[in-house]
Amino acid sequence: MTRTILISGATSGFGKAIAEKYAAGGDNVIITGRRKERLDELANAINTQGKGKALALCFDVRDRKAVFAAVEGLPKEWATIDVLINNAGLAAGRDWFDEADMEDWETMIDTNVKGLLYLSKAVIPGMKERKAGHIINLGSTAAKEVYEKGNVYCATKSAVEAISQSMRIDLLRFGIKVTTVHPGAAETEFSLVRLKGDTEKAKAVYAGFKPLVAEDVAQVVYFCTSLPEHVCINDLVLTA
Ligand code: NDP
Ligand code: 8X3
Repeated sequence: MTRTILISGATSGFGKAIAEKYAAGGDNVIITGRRKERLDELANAINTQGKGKALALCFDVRDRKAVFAAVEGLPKEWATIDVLINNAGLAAGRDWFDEADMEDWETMIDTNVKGLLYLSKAVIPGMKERKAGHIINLGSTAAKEVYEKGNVYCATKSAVEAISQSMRIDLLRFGIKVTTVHPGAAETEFSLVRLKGDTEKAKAVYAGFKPLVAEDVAQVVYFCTSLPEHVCINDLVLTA
């Protein structure tokens, strides 16, 4: 059966690799993010490969109205979302608590927590009606262990973990599965974004060990949605 998978933050890193993995397996993917050119490029690449199809939707997960408009405006053939992958997220800054920029804190809370809530709220009604669906939330090892200068990023990922647990309990009555996947350090654009474009510092984050790559995470996410209907992986941690 061809499934429809909605992936937030598919212009880079995990989200892009996840979209490619599902499409290669024959599923249709709704790819989202703010960078339209990248979305169009990925959609074209997937659509010319002749397996799963891709639909690009450009919006900012922090914009509640835009999130609901995008989901509610889906063409009929794309409107049945089987799997929602809440992946869009970021760290902004790596600073001591007392020196951190409060704009960075707002950005992380608005994206990693509120964005995930908005998209989930927009997608859940359809799943509820069909009494089926699977939501995968991207947490992090930062949800499990706070580290120096990780303060609010770690807090947003702890929030993702708590929200996922609540979702799992509250949505069980509709047969909707909820899985939290917590990767450790993975080399994507994550550090470049966190360190505000400083390529040298971003590269140094992965010096001295072999980090995870986006395809590792995509493989694990795909596996979580490839199990029999009655089986749900609740919480999964993977590290290099
Ligand atoms: P990338 O920076 O490579 O990708 C992040 C994605 O999120 C991009 O597609 C970006 O798209 C999207 N995004 C960010 N902000 C918004 C927004 N406001 N609205 C819509 N989309 C947004 O990072 P990763 O792939 O590494 O990160 C993906 C997720 O995994 C994040 O939630 C991150 O916290 C988490 N994570 C990352 C780890 C790592 O070490 N890399 C480890 C554990 C978890 P665009 O800019 O086009 O909007
Ligand atoms: C991203 C991984 O170790 O930078 O969530 O927090 S880490």
